[in-house]
Amino acid sequence: MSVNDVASSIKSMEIRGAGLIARSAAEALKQTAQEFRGSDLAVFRKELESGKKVLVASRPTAISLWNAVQATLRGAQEATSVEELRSIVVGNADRFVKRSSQAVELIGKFGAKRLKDGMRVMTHCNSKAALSVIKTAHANGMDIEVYATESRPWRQGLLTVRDLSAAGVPCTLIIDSAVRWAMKDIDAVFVGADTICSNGALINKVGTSQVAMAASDSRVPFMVCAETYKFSPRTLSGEMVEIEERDASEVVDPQLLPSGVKVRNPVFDATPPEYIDSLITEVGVIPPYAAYEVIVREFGQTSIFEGIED
Ligand code: RUB
Repeated sequence: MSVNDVASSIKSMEIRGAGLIARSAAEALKQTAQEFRGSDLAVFRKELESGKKVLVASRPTAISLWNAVQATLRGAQEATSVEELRSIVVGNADRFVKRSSQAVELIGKFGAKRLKDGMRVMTHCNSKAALSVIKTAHANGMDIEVYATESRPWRQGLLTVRDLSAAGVPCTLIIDSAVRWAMKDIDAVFVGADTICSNGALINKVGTSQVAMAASDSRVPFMVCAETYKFSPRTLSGEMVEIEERDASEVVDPQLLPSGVKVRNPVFDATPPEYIDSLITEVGVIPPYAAYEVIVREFGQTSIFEGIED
């Protein structure tokens, strides 16, 4: 898919979930590189840079998108020919996509060790990384049951129960406001991540922080499944994460509302690190307070300023 097609599919939620968004962005830049027919290196660079801007603007919250385009264009400035630049971008994109898929698999393996036979797990929204844990445990022969939240307004919970049911995992769907009611019967919570901040806070689907608070209240372990490209070097340089707010019509038909009533539709929220037991990453299971070290290790001290314009 072209950059414009990927960006519009991300905006319209046909491509969703921070990992898939990242992989699709890398693939889109790869396609731009493969399809470039000119011989002018500066023009080629400009096309890739404008593709990067279009992709990054398509959804503001998940740092995975930013990290994916940065990783795909890494080393582009040093290329001395169109052919060299093309091969750098194609190689980077392929490596990113491969590493991303392997990370989801590893997170599944590491996270499954935190589950025991007979456990009932809650998950929120639809995270490939969190579902990888549950499906790996199930495939290892564990008897795991899942409570999935509906996740209004887009109802990604339906995707979750479809995916888990197809894998043979018994599922129960609950509405978002039933989380606290259900928590008394839950043994562990596993969710995904759009962004992990340098202080260990989690940015994920709106409602995640309420699930975390309910889990903490009931002493239920709250685990976050996050590939390292979900960690934000930008928060290390002081930036705040922008919480996307989408159109009110996703929540309610405006015609049903009395005039003057406003509707807000924030689609992500922040869960403080004190509510998080562990971050399950492809480089290991770590406490949220180790986020700083992961960022420095993965992205380097200097790269936190890379590509940051203001
Ligand atoms: C999806 C969401 C997911 C994370 C992680 O929100 O919040 O928990 O993106 O997903 P949306 P994954 O549906 O608005 O994109 O583990 O698949 O990367």
